[in-house]
Amino acid sequence: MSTNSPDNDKSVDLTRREALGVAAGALLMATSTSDAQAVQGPASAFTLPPLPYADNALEPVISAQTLSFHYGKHHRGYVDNLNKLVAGTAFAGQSLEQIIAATSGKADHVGTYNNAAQIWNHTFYWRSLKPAGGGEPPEALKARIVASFGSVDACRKELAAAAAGQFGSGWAWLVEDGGKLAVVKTGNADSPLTKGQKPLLTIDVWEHAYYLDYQNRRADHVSALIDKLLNWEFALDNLGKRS
Ligand code: MN3
Repeated sequence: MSTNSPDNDKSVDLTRREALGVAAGALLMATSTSDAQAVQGPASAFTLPPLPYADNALEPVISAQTLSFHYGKHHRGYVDNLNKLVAGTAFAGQSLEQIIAATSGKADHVGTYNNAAQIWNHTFYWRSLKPAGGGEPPEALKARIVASFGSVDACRKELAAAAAGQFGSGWAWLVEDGGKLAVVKTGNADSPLTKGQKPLLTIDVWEHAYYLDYQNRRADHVSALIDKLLNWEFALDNLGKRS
């Protein structure tokens, strides 16, 4: 199960590096046996990607305090959890997308799915926002939005309604689905990736995303986020990608 071609490639690479005298720690990191992990601890396969802006860059809609907890505790926690969960399993060395696809809906892999999806969702969420965002989408995206929703304002309203209306924790998304743009919501860690939809941007509506700043006023938070922080250029970039 753990012997696959990527591991074999690594072994070849490892032998070359060994010949070059690479540090023992790096060798242990690249070795896939459980003995190595017992010595080294879990291989740090997943790392917390850097935030694309400073902690205070999204104020006043998202305070530096919210951002530092959300990124530094919650997002980091999912990374740490996933690294522990996949250590010594067939998932070690796989991409987040591969893990999400392989564990979605599998009762015996709920924790792995939730943590992998939450890492992916949060990395995508940070990039869905930017300082001085909101406003009008770029023309190429605007044309697609108008074709699918009738107007940019109708799209904004549908996104706001999905974000405000998601019961409990979850996410509101702008996606491309079957050639059309659509707004969808997902519960907890769930991802449109598992439904064959292409995510374009997302809004985190877990309470940790807004409670310090807006308490129970999720709709007010979502409205301010859409008007002032939404990164339409990121959505256009994603739309251009081939799935
Ligand atoms: Mn969150």
